Amino acid sequence: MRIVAGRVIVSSPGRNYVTLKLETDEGLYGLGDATLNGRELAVAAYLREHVVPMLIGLDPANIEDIWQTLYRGAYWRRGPVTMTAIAAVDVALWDLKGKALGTPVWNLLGGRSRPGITVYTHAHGHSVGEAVEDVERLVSQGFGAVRVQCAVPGIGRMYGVGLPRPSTDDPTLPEVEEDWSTEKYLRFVPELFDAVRSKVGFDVHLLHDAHHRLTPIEAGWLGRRLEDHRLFWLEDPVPAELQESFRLIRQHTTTPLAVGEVFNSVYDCELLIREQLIDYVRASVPHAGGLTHLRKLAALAEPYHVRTGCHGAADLSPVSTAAAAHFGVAVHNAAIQEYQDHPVPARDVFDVGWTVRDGRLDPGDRPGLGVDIDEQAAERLPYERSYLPISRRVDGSVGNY
Ligand code: CS2
Ligand code: MG
Repeated sequence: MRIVAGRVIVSSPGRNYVTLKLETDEGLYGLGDATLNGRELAVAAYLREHVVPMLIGLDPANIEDIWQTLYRGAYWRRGPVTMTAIAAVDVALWDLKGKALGTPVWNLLGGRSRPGITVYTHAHGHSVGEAVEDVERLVSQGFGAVRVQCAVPGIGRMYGVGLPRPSTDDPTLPEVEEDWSTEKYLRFVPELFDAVRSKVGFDVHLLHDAHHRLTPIEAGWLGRRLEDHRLFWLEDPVPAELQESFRLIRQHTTTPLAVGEVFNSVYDCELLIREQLIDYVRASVPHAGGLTHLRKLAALAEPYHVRTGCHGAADLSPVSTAAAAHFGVAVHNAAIQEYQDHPVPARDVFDVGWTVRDGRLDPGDRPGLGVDIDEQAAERLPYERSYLPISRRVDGSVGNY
């Protein structure tokens, strides 16, 4: 079998997705998600202009060799654009291998370690009461793990609760949050979890995403204050470019820590893992070099008691949800998988074989990934430039969104 074409399908069924379709001379094709939220066309160009021409004529069975060729052969290594492009090729090759052998990808990864990977999903509210109600709604739908985000009194617009109103008349320019206040946030979050825990009890895993907004000592304080609520994790307390920052957090709290949805290689978290500074690594199949690299990262993490809790917000396409499902059922130290419903229009573009039921994601038994794309439907929904919001602090300086 030989690769004869690689097509990059950019579409916007409710939000932008970039899908790589690798076609072979035997009529089989594989799919990979190449979506990098806010920088989608950078990856599309990287694939179209630099990667796809290298793939033509190669044997798609040689997944590891193609991965190494794209990683080492680029000379310029790592980074979100490069590793998302490599991931899309990698996942498409795993999809192809499964289809060629008539078996699901999880079977190629060592078979099932569990029937389905536990998922967590997103609850939010513009008030504590709304957030509690949203948690209860999701628990009633069968979710056993829920991330809780809430608007903070005195902060007009913030991550995770929806933007009350556009901050710009031009939807193709970044939204701006104008008034982040760490002081108000730190005063409020303990109250939020006091209320949620007292209402839902301890049979529900609760998670919270600080979204890179704190300093290590602030994160240590918040983690300590939340310890009685036994969070499943406190996510992204601080940016992790300086991995050793987590030593300071660890000294002050036993609240489990998760980080890494922006990681794109094992080198972003090698110290965090080796020093057991985190409990969960959030690196994902589409942004950390695909299944080939993420399974190596998980293998490094296993002896250090670090488990995976892969990123899975709706800006990762249904193709990535499939890859996450195969990874999550096969890999022993895969602990939990983030799951957020994709926009309704995406259901017309992507056909999926995975299911979410009783709080678990099951990849199903279709050969390969078990997903497909309707290219005609995709073409009817062209790309629309969009950005992640910019966060500004109350003093006007740029913060971390
Ligand atoms: C968040 C994401 O799901 C999460 O944990 O951090 O919503 C994140 O903001 C987006 O995926 C970024 O594209
Ligand atoms: Mg996050």
